[in-house]
Amino acid sequence: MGRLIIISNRLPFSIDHEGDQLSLRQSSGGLVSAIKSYIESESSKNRAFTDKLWVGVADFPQNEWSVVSEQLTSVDFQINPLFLNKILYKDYYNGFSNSVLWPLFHYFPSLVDYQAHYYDAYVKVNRAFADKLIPLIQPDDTIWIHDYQLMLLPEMIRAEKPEATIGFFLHIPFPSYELFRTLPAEWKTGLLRGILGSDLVGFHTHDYAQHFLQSVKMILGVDSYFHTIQYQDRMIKADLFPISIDYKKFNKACDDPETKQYYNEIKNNFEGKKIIFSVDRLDYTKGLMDRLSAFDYFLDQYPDWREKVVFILNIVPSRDDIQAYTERKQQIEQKIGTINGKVSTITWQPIIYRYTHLPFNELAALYKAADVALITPLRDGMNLVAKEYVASCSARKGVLILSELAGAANELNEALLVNPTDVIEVSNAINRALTMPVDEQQQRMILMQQRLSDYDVIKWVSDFLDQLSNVKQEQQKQQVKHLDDRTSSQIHLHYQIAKTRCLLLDYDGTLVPYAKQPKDARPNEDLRTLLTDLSNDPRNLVVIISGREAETLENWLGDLPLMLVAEHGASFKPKGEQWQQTVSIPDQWKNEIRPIMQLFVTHCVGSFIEEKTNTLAWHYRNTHPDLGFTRSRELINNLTQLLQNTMLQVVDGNKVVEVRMSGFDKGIMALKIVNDLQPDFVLCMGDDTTDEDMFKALGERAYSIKVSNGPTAAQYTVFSQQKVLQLLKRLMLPIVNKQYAGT
Ligand code: GDG
Repeated sequence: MGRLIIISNRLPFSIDHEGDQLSLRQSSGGLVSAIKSYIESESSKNRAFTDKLWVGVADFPQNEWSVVSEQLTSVDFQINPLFLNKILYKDYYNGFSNSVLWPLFHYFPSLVDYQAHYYDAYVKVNRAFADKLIPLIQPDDTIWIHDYQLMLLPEMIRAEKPEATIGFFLHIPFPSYELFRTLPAEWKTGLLRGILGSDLVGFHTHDYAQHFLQSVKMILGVDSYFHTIQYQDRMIKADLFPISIDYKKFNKACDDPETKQYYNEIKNNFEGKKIIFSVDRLDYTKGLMDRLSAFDYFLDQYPDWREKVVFILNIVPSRDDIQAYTERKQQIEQKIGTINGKVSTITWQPIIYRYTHLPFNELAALYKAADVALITPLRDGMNLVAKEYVASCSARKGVLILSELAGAANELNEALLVNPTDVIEVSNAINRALTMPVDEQQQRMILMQQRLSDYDVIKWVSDFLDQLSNVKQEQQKQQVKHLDDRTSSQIHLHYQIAKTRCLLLDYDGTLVPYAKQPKDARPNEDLRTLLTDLSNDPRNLVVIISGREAETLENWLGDLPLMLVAEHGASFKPKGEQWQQTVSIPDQWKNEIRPIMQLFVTHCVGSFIEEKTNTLAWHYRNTHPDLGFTRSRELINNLTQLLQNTMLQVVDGNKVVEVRMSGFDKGIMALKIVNDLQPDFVLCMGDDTTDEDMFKALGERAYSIKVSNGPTAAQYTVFSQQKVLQLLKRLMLPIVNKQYAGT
């Protein structure tokens, strides 16, 4: 099954010192134990990865590593530490990661410290990760990159290892497009392109995934289809994988004697009092100031609870070398002092505050002892503390008060969900929690516990890795249609030996790229020369088959020895002859359709009407992508109803809605040309939905090639319009000696 390579900013390993002896210690962090448990459960099914590697920045010096790495036996991963220059690391970690991405992605734009050298350092460190990894990567490896510090890495790996299997998981929120767009252009495009180097991108919630897809659409102009994106020549999936916890570990924690002892001490100490508990890293996103204000308000609003309740508030030191963090610590401590000073008595203090990292047993005991967990971040990607509390309530008693702005609120909706900045709401929720009947507490707990035990962290790992492997399989299926060199060679060979050939070529998006305004997509001299060279071969009939009107085709290409088909077949000009109309009807119908389209122009800035001889077209390529698409569905709906039982049809094209006479389309025209000519070789290329009519009508009689992605009736696909021109040029080259032997 190949190897699993995990990449995270920090290595979850550290070096312990005992006298002169150094030893490596694996951290008990969630991710390591989750992956370890997953691998154990898979190996029992004989599906295990052959090896596990972990790459990350070391928090120990290189000389200590040289000693320890010699005697590695006790860890579950092969470790590949990165040793970085301290100043560079600081600009990347404290700088770009935690003073730009962290505040912005948690909706604190005013705290973002825009410094160009932070981004430079971020690029350099991501590059250092790539340089470390690329030589290690083998064909069957599964690469899983974690979090916001490494958003550029997937693309860097992809550039060198195009076939690699790469997953990326973001542990923090992905902000709404409106916020993400405030980053400088180079940064935001770089970050999105970086992530799109992956095959699977994971988020905690549906909203974060949608925000990402929206940003990709608005900033890179790449559309998504449900959760998939076609980017360059790959299908990428962006989906939600809400991270979970080791449910059993927390649920059974109190079976451990040491935890039990902590628990008994806590209960004895606060006998007769209700315990409210919270534990967070020191971070402005965790809403500590608002939480304290709400508790203060609660003590004022519900004075009967004084002396009957304690709030055990544990803050874990974090990032205390960043100014925004140290300032908060002082403010929090001042506020705690003020509240305690205001209402404490000689025997009671409302807030028990500690600034420390608790040992696991004590944390588990506090979870179990707490009557209420008060978890009110202002933003949080997920928030594992909330889930751990629920799992720890083994007697199914206890109430979770949870911020609706934490990702966890999506799954834990039996909690009392609150707006963390609304002190009145939080205060009322505290009172409600403290007075909630036990059977209601249990009903709520049972549902939440069921959900967490069903989707625990092992399930989370396996879900992500299974989907990553599914995406790879999907990509391979898609590749089946992709025009590879071998098939191009076959087409070339067939072309060279054919006596009569017909080339049916769409114009916009196939021979030329799309322009903002249709009139700007004029052919350049290279294209005109290419078409002339192809047409000058007496065995060839080259047909430009387009939705354009005759006048434009005539102006741009009328002097070349081509056959031209305008407006999807409404009129045509055989090679060397005059234009002919397929249908000729009065165009009064346009007077009815035009005002409707005009209304849509008014309601969708950037859209416009193109009037052709036999067609009215409403273009929405230059509009806001979502608005344009929605309006186009409305327009199609209106027109389809209006045109029922008439001779007109509505055509849903590529960023254009057209109305024209029914009874002809590119398929009917293409088939007629091929039937008349009876060529030995037919090549048909197009990018639009209207070209699908040709692909379907010609079936096996042609080599059909669709430019770009998506479902198609064509036999092959190419991902860029440039490839069309390359193929056409190649057809004219003579076959070199035995070039296609074996094809
Ligand atoms: C990021 C995202 C997302 C805390 N204090 C102690 C302690 N902890 C453990 C908890 C929990 C973890 O640390 C904290 O996890 P959170 O999810 O609450 O928060 P972040 O650190 O900000 O994590 C977050 C997470 O990534 C996972 O994707 O949920 O939204 O910001 O496991 O138990 N553990 C011990 N002593 C402590 O004092 N032993």
